[in-house]
Amino acid sequence: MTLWTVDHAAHVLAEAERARTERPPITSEWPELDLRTAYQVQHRLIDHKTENGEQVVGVKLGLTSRAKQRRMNIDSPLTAWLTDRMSLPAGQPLDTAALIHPRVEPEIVFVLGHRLAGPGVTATQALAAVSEVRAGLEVIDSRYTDYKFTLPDVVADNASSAGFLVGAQARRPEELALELEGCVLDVDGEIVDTATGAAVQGHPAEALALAANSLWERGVALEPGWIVLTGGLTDAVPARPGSSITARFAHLGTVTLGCS
Ligand code: OOG
Ligand code: MG
Repeated sequence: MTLWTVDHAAHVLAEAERARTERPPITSEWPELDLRTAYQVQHRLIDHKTENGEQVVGVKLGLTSRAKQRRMNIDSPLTAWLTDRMSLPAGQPLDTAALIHPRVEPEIVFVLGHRLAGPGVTATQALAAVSEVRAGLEVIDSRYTDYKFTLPDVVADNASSAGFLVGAQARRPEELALELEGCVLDVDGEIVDTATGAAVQGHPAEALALAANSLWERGVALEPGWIVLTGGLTDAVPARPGSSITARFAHLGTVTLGCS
C-alpha cells in the first residue's frame, strides 16, 4: 500500500510529466486529498522545478469561464504557476510528441506593472496594477488520463500547465473595454469557437483580483513583471501534429501556434 503524502503526490505528478504518461487521478488512490493539501502538492511541484533551474515568471488562472467549467465539470476557479520553461518561442511549432495529449486554449494575458497583494483586491485595483494586456494561447497537458479529474487533482497537477505563447502586440488596459474584447478561435483556418472577455468571470480583471486574493491566502503576492493568464475563454482544442491554432482578438492582435 502506498503511503500518500504531499511529497509523494508531487513526485508522482512530476514523474508522469517527465515520462509523458497519463495516470489515474490522485484522488482515486488518495481520496482524502483536500484542496488545501492539493495546493501544497502544487507548491512542492514548483519547488522541484525551481530546484532544477526553472524560474517562476507568473501565475495562471484556470476554470474561470463557463465554457471551461462545463467541460471539466468543475465550477470553481483555481490558480497555478508559470515558469520560464513553459514560455513558447513565437513562430516555433509545438512538439506534440514531447507532451501527453496537449490541448490549446485562447486567453487574455496581463503583464503586471505593480505588485498586487490581497486581501480584498477589487477588479479596478487589479487592473490598475496591469501594465500590458496581450493575446495568448495556453497549452495544457493534464497528467491525468482523458483529462478526468476533481478540483484537488487538477490543483495538485499545477492546473494541467504545459506551455504558453504570448502575442507580440501590447495594449494598455485603460485603452480597452476588456469585457467586450472579441476572440475568434481558428483551427487550420476554420472558426471553431468564439467568445468575448466577459466569458472570464464577467471581466478578466475580476479573474486577476481573484488570483491576488486567493494567492494571498497562501501568503503569495503577485510581483511586478509577472505574467498572468486569466483563463481559457473557450473550451480547449486538441493540438494535433500538422495543425495550426490561431486566436484572433478584436484589439489585442493575433497569436498562432503551429503543431508538429
Ligand atoms: C485545467 C486547466 C484549466 C483554464 O484556462 O481554464 C485552464 C484543464 O482544463 O485541464 O488552464
Ligand atoms: Mg488555461
